[in-house]
Amino acid sequence: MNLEALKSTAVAMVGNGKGILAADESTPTIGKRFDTINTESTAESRRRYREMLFTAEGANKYIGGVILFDETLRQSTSDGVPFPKYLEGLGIAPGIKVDSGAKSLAAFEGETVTEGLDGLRERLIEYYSLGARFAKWRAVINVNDSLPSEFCIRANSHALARYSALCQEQNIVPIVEPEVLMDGDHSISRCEEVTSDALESVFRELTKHNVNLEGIILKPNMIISGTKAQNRATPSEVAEATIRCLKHYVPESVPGIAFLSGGQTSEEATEHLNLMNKMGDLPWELSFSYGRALQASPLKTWSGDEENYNAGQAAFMKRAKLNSLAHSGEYTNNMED
Ligand code: 5MM
Repeated sequence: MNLEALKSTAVAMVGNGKGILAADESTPTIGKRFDTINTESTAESRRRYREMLFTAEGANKYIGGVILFDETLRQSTSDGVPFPKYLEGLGIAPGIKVDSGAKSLAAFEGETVTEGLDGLRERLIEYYSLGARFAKWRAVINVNDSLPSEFCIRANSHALARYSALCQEQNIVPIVEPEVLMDGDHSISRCEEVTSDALESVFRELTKHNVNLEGIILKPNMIISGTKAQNRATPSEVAEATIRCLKHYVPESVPGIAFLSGGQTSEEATEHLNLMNKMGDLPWELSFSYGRALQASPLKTWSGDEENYNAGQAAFMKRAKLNSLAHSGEYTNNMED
């Protein structure tokens, strides 16, 4: 393992006002996104859509890494340059989603465990040779009054740690993503309680598996009310609770934290990130690794129509820039106009 290389990749992805574009939707998920814009999902339409995002001029000022799905890692720009090579040329690290999804956890109704460890070492070797310098694995934790079980948290943390150790062995930075879902009517304090348990378990397992924390990026959810909660917490409450929780559970040796957006609107995700960075005195880079919050607006603007290609790129650049400003605590709501 080359720790210096892992560290410098991690810092380049989330330092200096940069963040990560999560564009690793699996084929079924991107199909659902394309349904919302009445666009057929084919290998070519998916390639063209991703090309629109990756080739937006100036994206490398704000984006330090892009998470790709296996299909996209093997696709090329219209000029025939493989996407990983194209991104690398701009100083944007290409990454790869390596989990094979959250599957029902046998004997634990309503809970999932993320699979994909079998053959992972061999896949990582191939992905590195194709240009990937970081990877992503997402664990999904469902919340209600009785879920999650301690066992579900442990099973997912164990898998995240095994994945992380394998990535580092192959000189690939692991993005560690334990996502406590926003779905449901739970309160912000229930989210904090579950996220605290999940983070405590994840760092215990990472340590047991000899994962070097200086060579990972954590991708957590924010501490936020469930989407159907009666009384939604305010942006300041979200920012304060999230920082309180992260400071308690995330060791200072972790170089960067890059949030998922998890169903927040694009504007909410930017505002929350900004408020946290404005609080200051943070031991890690605090950045973004948004999927929906970076893509909702360019996807809608493009709508599968070639005529809207440039406008789609502009819509993407707007969100990338505003999130970069939020990374520095320099975003204001009136920049949305
Ligand atoms: C881009 O979506 C990612 C992959 O989803 P599927 O495996 O379900 O197709 C997802 O893991 C994403 O990277 C994170 O959830 C962050 O995206 P959001 O939209 O929550 O910011």
